[in-house]
Amino acid sequence: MKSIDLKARIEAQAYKSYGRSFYDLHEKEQFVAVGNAVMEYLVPEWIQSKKKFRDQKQAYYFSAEFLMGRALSNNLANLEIEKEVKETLSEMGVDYNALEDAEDDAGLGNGGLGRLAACFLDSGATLDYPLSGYGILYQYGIFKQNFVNGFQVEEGDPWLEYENPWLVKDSNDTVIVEFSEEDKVEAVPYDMPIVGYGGQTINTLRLWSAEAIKKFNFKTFDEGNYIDSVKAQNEAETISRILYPNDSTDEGKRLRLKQQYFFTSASLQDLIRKFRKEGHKGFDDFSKLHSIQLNDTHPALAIPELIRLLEMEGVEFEKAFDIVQKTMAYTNHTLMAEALEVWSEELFISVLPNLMPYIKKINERLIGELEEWKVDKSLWDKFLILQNESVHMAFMSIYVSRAVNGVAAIHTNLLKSEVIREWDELFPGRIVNKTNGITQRRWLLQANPGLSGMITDLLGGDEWITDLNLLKNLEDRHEDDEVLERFIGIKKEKKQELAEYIQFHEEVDIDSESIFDIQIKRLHEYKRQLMMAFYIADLFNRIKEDPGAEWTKRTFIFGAKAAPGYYMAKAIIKFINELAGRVNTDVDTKDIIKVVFVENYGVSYAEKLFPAADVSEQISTAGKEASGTGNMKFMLNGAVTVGTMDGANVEIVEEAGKENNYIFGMEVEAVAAKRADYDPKIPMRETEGLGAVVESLVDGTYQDNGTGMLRDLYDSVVGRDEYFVLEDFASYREAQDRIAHDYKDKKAFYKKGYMNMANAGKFSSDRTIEEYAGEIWHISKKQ
Ligand code: B1H
Repeated sequence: MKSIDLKARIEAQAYKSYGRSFYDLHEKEQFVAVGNAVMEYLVPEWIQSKKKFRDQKQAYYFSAEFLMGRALSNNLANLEIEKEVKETLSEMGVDYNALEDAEDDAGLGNGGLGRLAACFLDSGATLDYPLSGYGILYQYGIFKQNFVNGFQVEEGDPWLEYENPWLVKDSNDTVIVEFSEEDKVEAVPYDMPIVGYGGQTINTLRLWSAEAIKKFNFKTFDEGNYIDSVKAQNEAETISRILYPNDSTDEGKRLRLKQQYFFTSASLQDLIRKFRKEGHKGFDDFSKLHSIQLNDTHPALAIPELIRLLEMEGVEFEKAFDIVQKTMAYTNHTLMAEALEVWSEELFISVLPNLMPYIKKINERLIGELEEWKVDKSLWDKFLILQNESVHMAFMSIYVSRAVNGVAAIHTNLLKSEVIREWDELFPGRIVNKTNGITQRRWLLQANPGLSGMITDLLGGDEWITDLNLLKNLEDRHEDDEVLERFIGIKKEKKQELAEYIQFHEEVDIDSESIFDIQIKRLHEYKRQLMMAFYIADLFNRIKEDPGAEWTKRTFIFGAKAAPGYYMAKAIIKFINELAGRVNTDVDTKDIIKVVFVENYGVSYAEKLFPAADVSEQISTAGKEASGTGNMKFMLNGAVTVGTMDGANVEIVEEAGKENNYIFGMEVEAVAAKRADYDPKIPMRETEGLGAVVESLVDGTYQDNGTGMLRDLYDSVVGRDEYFVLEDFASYREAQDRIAHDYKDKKAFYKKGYMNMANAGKFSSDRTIEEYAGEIWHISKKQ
């Protein structure tokens, strides 16, 4: 793109959108003008991309969440026009960083599950695969988090308040979603371009917005009709109003069920319409041309809905079942019982009366097979979709799909050996593993230009941007002093940048010479943010006893949102904020350790945090974290992991070596064994320092403003300690102390981080997508 051309385009966009000169716009408006100019540039390529995949099999990622974050820098980088655009903008007197910050995050997801969907789309387009996303255009994304007196307070996230340059409405493709005879809405599609690196392929994320059906008749309306029609509009729009802010818990609410049906039905109608428009007679070829990936069970209503739609097209049930089963694949993201979706039959029938008969038919077909294969009746509760007056979404998803996958090796093994063992026996080979991944374009190339530059220099080229395994070639340079010093210098720079950012946003002074030890993820008891807090509290006590000793300087950083209804998670936030207040102001400790809980952690904040980390906290109770993906982002940016043998941590240390990480705690088998006869009071009594820390929750050291939260927190660990915080504390403390010790020899310490970076190749989502494409979707590339 010629820069003259670009400047003119941006200026023209300003006139068109705002009727003012670009130079008189505020930053948000300037961002829109620049975004629109970029769209104008990429649209012709987008149209080409849509054409090139015609007549071949395509894959569709159905997901209730797409945690996209910002798009401007991503699009510029992937179109490879970042440099020119930045130069042009600088000539125009625009501060690029401020412009970038003016873009609201597309926060249409909760955490790892939603961000995974976003990374997958990036990899799909980059690898030139026909992979589209289908989801919901929530008017409000994940809530904004504020801290008031250390408590989390939520605020809405109206991310579409300003014009969004990346979304294009396609009214021609509007469909009607019918919940029941009386309850119907319009689903209006908005398309977002997914630009692959190199710009060869631009795929589409199609997000549905709910609107009332427009049959407003001006001739006949009286006041009653008028009021009713506005009311109907409101009710319809409620469906796509807001993202449910739970991560790993099933809300089981009526509106949530409506959302799920809304976007799956709309997406399937879209596919069927396109299929017929292409001239296909009958549906024999449907599964040969479509693969649908269900991102957890949230879109699993696509199963009965597609059977229903096919029947409406004249396909009989058995045939429809066969087509649907060949089309669908299901990803399981959790072993946690509270996340498994189970709808009460009563609620289900009241929201989706037309769909229930199909669920019944599927269940009856399953019963027929269980009988035929003589499965013992005592085991049927491991299979039945309809039991205890409820609909079991996971069972339906396993039954009616060609493949079921877990998201890390250990997770898949636990699925096969425990959680759904009976299914594995019934359908051997159906359950497979697809270890998660992350896109190096966002998480290294854009987030960490310094490290990217160094890697490109050392490798003599930038092919790693689309082939992350090349990083392995950096491994043998770890003894090279010059390389290591450059690596350390880059980390230092990123730490300084983060320190400034935190000073500005959190008003806490942190020392970039200290260890940056970071835990960023959703707040959940199983992730054990509390264990890290206990370590800090213990360290505080130790420093107080001997303030003059040679303590390693450390900065402990947390970032986490708690689901608004998750009381214990909110108590943990309050505790950590109280702890931070104490540690950061005490004369003996404030120059040695600092604690920061960053407000409103999200994708854009993450892009600043991962590159600045020395230590990555991955400390979940073994067997609880299906995979984790933040762990991979830290690794790629050269941090060491302090972690349990859980989720993808297992594969991370397999790649990078145990000697380069800090592994501690009980493994899955030990956790299971311990559960039988666990008394948290024993480790509390026997672990040095621990008793005092736990007691400090209730002895007046910290305030909870009369809420009783800290007492409840105390009871949760001393009483049951379901997540074995106290049991694992001793080995965690030992690992943490070792980190402080090792950091004294910086070169030796950073060598470990460097080795992690060099061995991160496996964790590119490009590798994951190649596996899905080859082994589940059976789709091929086209340049
Ligand atoms: C993951 C969820 C999840 N697992 C229910 N399950 C939700 C469940 O709104 N809901 O009802 C939302 C999210 N999210 C995460 O998926 C796992 O905990 C991570 O370990 C994993 O890395 C990630 C991606 O696979």
